[in-house]
Amino acid sequence: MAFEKLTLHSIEARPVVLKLERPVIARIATITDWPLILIDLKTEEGVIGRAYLEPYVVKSMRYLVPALEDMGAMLKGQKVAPTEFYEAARKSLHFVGYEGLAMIAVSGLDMAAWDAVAKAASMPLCVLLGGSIGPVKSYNSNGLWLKEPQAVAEEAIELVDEGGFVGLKLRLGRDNPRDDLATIDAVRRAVGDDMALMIDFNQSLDLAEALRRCHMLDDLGLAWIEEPIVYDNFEGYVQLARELKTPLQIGENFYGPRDLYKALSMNACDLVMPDFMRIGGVTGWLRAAGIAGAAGIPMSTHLYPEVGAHVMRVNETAHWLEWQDWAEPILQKPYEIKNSQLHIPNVPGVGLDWNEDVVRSNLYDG
Ligand code: SMN
Ligand code: MG
Repeated sequence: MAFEKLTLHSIEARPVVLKLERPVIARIATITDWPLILIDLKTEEGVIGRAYLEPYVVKSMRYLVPALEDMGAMLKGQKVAPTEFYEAARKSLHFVGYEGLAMIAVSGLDMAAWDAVAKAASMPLCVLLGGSIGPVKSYNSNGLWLKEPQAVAEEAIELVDEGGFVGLKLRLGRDNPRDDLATIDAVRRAVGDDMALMIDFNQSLDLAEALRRCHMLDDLGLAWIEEPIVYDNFEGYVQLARELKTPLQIGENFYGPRDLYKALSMNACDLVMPDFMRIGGVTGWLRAAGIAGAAGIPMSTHLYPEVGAHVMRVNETAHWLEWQDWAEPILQKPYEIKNSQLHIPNVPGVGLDWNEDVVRSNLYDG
């Protein structure tokens, strides 16, 4: 039987804002309201590809939603082919730049297109990509922001219990580095020595301070140190990677596979963790994963656990999936997490369906 082609009809992009259960309290920003753009890629055949974007800044949705709708208008009537859509959408914004909002919009389109194609093929995305349904090793990244050490330690126990987790991520960057150390110590005592502890400075330090503070942490057996300095200072990261024993993790701010390639060619990190809305959706991820795989660099996900679980099943150097439940309220069926593993549902596509009641009552009208 010949493959039935899918034809793009339109893209609907709806902005939603949710209240975070545990607000983001980082040195560079506090976030209480979490923006989500729900993308429905509609086809003439009736299949709907779905994806969401989490662009951090609520007002950015004012620019991203029209960009996505414009891409829909541009591609209307064309055969849904994710890599071809990716190239066409990137070229359409070439003159305003390949990075930033342009890449974020392309990534959203791409994830929805892959979902549509997998649905049309009646396969879970991981199966379409040549893998199988199975568990994906995850750490819990739902909290542990810059609060008092004891409060963080108590929250760490809560987070372990959310899914039998064997890994947690703590955020650091308190004014006094001793308070960061006291927090790691309190968490260690609360959750034990076997827990993998990742720490994230969220780009809050300058290079001199990062060198000093990372050396202070270097003998604590941490799983990784993430983004101590601003994301695009690759030369600074080269120096940090050279000096530190603890693996250095970057990547949530790579815009497209070429950034990952540049970071690895410079030896700017030991580990990578691209974010789906910046690396270029599934297409960008797969291309980046080929580079990380060839270089033997472990690769973790950033946000987007549902689509992340699928691609991790085919990732040569799959490391840790970042578990975050911040999009859960708008999902009809959140993925199941147990024994620190995310379980992919056996349904065609990625497995995202919107809870329309929650969507309706949280639509952003700014
Ligand atoms: C992060 C995620 C989401 C919002 C702010 C910061 C963080 C991470 O860098 O790696 O989870
Ligand atoms: Mg981070």
